[in-house]
Amino acid sequence: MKRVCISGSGLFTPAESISNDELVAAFNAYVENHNAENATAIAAGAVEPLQPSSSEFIVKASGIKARYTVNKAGVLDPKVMRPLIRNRGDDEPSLLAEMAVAAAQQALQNAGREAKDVDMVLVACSNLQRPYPAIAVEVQHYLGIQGYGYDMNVACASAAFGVQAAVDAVAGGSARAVLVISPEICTGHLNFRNRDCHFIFGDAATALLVEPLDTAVSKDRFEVLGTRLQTQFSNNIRNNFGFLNASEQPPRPWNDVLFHQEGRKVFKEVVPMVAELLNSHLGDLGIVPSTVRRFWLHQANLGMNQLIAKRVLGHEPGTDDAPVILDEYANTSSAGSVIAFHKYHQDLKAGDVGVLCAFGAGYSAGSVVLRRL
Ligand code: CO8
Repeated sequence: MKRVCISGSGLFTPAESISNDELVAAFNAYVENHNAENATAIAAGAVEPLQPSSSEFIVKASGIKARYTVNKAGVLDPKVMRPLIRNRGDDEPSLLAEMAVAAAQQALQNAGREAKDVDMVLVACSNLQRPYPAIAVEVQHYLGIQGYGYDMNVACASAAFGVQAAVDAVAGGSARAVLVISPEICTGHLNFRNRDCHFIFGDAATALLVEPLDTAVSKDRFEVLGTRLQTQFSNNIRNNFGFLNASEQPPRPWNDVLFHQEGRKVFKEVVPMVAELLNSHLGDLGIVPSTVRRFWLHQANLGMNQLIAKRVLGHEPGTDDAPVILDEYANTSSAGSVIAFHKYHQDLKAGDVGVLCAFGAGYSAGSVVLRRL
């Protein structure tokens, strides 16, 4: 089996960003309109009034201060409250593929590689723009890569699952190099009318190039020392959108086919699951957890990350131990841990160990232990 490394990373960030104050102003305008339109029913006790949101709550509960989106105007229009995108023809690149290609090109460039060096393209993310043809095959086409590609969805943990598949393919020799791409248009499946979660998500795309360590030309290489994946069924994060929606009788309510969660339960159940996964994985690799130089954690909730890192490191983590990008990007699902890696790996020294760890719906969790060359 070949030794394998991550030799380059890439990030695509949409041009438009929404601050908490802007998002809250739009949400509160929606609440005011709704309560005014239903004033009689509310006065009669037949309808519950909606409550306003607040930026202070959002920062305190999650650490999120802003998020990028593919369309700001639609999200902030209280009568629309979703990103509006142009309906593209079948002969044009899909938006998801376009974002994926931009991130992948940067990863290739950073790895010192070209399309001809790659055999396999994985698009690993939470929500795909269509069922088929696979977005990965479209991305492969626009990048000009021979070989093959496929899509995979393990929600926020998708990138870690993609890296394990890539490592297995490269180590076993079935692919020379693999692009693991995580494009996420999370705002397209977020319920911006739900006060409990309207602030959670943002859009971005990431890419990692995985190839044999011995032949990689990049100076910026991380050997993959090991990967470990875990899933455990839970309905606490769920989205019932699917191809049978139009057939289901009675039809589902509109908000059932968007993201919904029991955030507090998720927090309580996922923190121990992930801390245990990391401690056991590091232990089995003979690495003392407190010696890990950096954790690139999934970016859903700041408090959650601090608790996980503390349970592994044994002390309160600083941003040098576990960098934070969710303040600027919010939760970008599978892209989050890779954005943290992409932005915060240059300062690691040869021999330093870092862990990329992604977790989310399913539940699903994955750990990728890396050593800087
Ligand atoms: N403004 C003001 N007050 C609010 C707001 C708001 N916006 N929202 C809720 N409140 C109030 C509540 O009504 C409640 O009031 P009271 O105490 O009077 O009942 C109080 O604030 C506390 O509410 P919560 O208990 O809900 O607040 P929490 O402290 O639990 O924080 C969080 C909520 C931030 C959602 C938190 O629970 C959290 O982040 N949990 C972890 C969730 C998580 O990690 N989920 C992962 C999901 S992502 C994933 O796996 C990928 C899925 C696929 C991608 C989908 C893309 C769209």
